[in-house]
Amino acid sequence: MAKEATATQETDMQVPKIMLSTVGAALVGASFFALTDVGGTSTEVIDFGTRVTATTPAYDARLARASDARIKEFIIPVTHDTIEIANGVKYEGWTFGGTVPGPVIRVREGDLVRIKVVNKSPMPHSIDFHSARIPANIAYRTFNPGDSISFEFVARDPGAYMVHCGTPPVTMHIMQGMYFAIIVDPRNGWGTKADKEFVLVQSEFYTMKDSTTGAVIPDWNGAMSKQATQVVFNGRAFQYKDNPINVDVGDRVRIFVVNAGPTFRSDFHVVGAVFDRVYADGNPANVMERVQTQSIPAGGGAVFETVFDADASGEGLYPFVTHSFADAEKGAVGIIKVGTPTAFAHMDH
Ligand SMILES: [Cu+2]
Repeated sequence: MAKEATATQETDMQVPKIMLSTVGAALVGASFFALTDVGGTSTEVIDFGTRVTATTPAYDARLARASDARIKEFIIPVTHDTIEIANGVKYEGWTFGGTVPGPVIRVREGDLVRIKVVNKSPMPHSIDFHSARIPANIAYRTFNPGDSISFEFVARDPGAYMVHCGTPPVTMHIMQGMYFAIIVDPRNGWGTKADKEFVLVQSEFYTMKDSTTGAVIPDWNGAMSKQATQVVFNGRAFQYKDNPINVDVGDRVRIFVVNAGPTFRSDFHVVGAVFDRVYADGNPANVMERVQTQSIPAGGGAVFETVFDADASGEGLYPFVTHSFADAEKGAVGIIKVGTPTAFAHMDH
């Protein structure tokens, strides 16, 4: 304990260590390690310019465990990219790491997290980590195209957190796709052994068709009047209805849900299951047991656990939804496929 306290104090003195720099300088020497290759090393560097999250056939919702490295460094490019927000609907989004949502960051409580964001887009942006205790005016300041920002924080608080661009108008930067999840594992773990872990980020898109080009473009008035055109998990309407999330019979499944908004609440529910545990904000201290539906505010997160027992929620199809059903109708519904069901292998939800 004493050793740990000393380390924390040293880290306190370093925080906030924030700097603005031009692209390139601090990238020299940065390298990429797969999560499985870092056991025993003290610093892990992940470059999300190199490690891009798969989005076909669906955004890869599976989660790998956090590495043992106590210092974790993440390089995150900001880009403007074409994304697909519903089947066949292309959209010019603004991204962290080229995808919407951006890449998942997973660390452990007590880790030192180093962030470097490189603005490769034609527009000023910023980054805001809900998991950090840090002066917002400095770390989360807007920086220009061609510039980067670096800061570090100790992940003191376990949970499932939102990360987003906070450049005004924030609604626009979020509805364009600038968000992702950071998971901070509790120091002593989650208390149960999950067989499978997944991340789901709920969000809304507000779009309209350009009357001359026919392109799908942002609808600011729609956003201000809360008239979403799509409400989605992991960036694309209905993607896990078409490509279910697969688990095995008997699996304990842990789902990290972050609600990026920008505006709507998520009322997360799995049809045909009851959550053994829900941790509000993803903090094990905030445990609730035997929960049917749990609301996640815009800008919040929660952790859900359930078991697909053979004699209960066994082999079959289990839709997950926001139970605010007007939103589910717009795309916020997917399927968890347990085992290899053959009878009635389709869902109406
Ligand atoms: Cu932005």
